Amino acid sequence: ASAQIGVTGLAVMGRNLARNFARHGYTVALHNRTAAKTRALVEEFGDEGSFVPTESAEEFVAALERPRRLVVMVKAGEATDAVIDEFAPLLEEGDMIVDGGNAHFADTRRRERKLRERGIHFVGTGISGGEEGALNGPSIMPGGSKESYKALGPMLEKIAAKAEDGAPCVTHIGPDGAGHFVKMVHNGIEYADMQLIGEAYQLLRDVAGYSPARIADVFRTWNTGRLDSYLIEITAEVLKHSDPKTGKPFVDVVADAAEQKGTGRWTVQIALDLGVPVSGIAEAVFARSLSGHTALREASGHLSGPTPKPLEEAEAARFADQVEQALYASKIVSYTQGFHEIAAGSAEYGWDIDLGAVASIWRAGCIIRAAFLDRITAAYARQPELPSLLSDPRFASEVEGAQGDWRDVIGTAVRQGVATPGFSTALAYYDALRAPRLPAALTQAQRDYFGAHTYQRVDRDGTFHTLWGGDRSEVES
Ligand code: 2AM
Repeated sequence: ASAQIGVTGLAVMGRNLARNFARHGYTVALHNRTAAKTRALVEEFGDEGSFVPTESAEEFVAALERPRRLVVMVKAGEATDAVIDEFAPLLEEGDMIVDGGNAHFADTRRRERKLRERGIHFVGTGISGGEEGALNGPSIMPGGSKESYKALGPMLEKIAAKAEDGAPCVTHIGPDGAGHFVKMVHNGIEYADMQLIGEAYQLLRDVAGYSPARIADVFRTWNTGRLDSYLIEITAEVLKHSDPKTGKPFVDVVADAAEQKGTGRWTVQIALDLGVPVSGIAEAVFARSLSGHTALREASGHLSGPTPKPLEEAEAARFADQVEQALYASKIVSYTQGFHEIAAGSAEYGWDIDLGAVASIWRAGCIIRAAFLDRITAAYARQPELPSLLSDPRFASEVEGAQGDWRDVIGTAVRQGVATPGFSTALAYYDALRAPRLPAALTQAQRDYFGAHTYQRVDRDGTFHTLWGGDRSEVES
């Protein structure tokens, strides 16, 4: 036994994670169902560090120092269960199985419970940053027991991305499924960020009349300010790129039907279960789904409506500034909603998640890394029990400052016929939150009318019903 950590599942994520551990001086045991991949890794990258290639489960487990740290990097779902079933019987009390795949947190809870009975720690771990992050420093979101973090955390801190202040982008998120839950919401927020950026792009294209290359310049400028983030940066790169075959802007030769792997959808499904309004993430998931209904879109091409008329140069520049305001305000709302979901999940499952710490480990390594996250950490540091990001005075005043332009941009989009579901739903959330009265009162009255579902009154305690079919007097129930 000579390896401090082992990785099984050596597709690109697993391979890069193994190399990352090795590059940080750890001896890494390697295993893969198909042994050729294990050999290929050692052949290609063996000089990067110390690897122990193994060809059977027994050999792999025997190569690991105790307590064993066994990282599973296989496809989420049945493969994860198959690998756990294969290795768990070979492990001893105190050993750890770390699932670094994109598992659903409910599966992680189930697996954790089962392995805990045998004294094995199951550490469901969100890892964000793609292949590049896995190799050079991802953002890592481990769940599981506190004891497991003691044994594993220092190693994860070594291989994790480092924020600008040098802090590693990893923290113990909470018990059982907490890590995968937070990774799920991270991905949901990523969907929303991408949708909002997409809407900003479309408005600059259709309403400002800018070319993709010009829009790339706008995004680059935005990237020097409060919107500074990885997604804005790569958007500028993509928009600058020309298709080598045709010379056209690359964005114009890509089919406009967006795909998804499922974590965004999960974020919305779980939000529905928890009763948390994540309308921005939901719109992002639905926008991808709508884009993919190509037959439906073709069959709708005859529907009439305005054709956007590009603005004059000076107005276009002013409009671009307004779009930046709308994008920033909408982004604050979507993070508000995402953090609400994390808080709700934490309360539901007793995870005690530190929301400020979550924001701080997203500052580097992951897809949604952004300067903006520092402000979220700061907001929770000022007030750990913050009911919502929008209750933070600084975020509130930023949104208030942006809202004039935000409203103008949405108004223009509506008049010109450019769909901006993300911007619009974010503003609707803001307006609904601040409304002194909501039409929910009418909803309650309707429910009482057709189904005797009862209602509460604003002026008296109790539960009431109106005898709608009779003399319309009120009874207390
Ligand atoms: P393979 O190389 O033998 O296909 C991504 O698919 C990774 O998960 C690969 O390393 C793959 O191994 C592994 N994998 C997929 N399904 C698996 C299973 N049922 N058992 C073990 N490993 C599996």
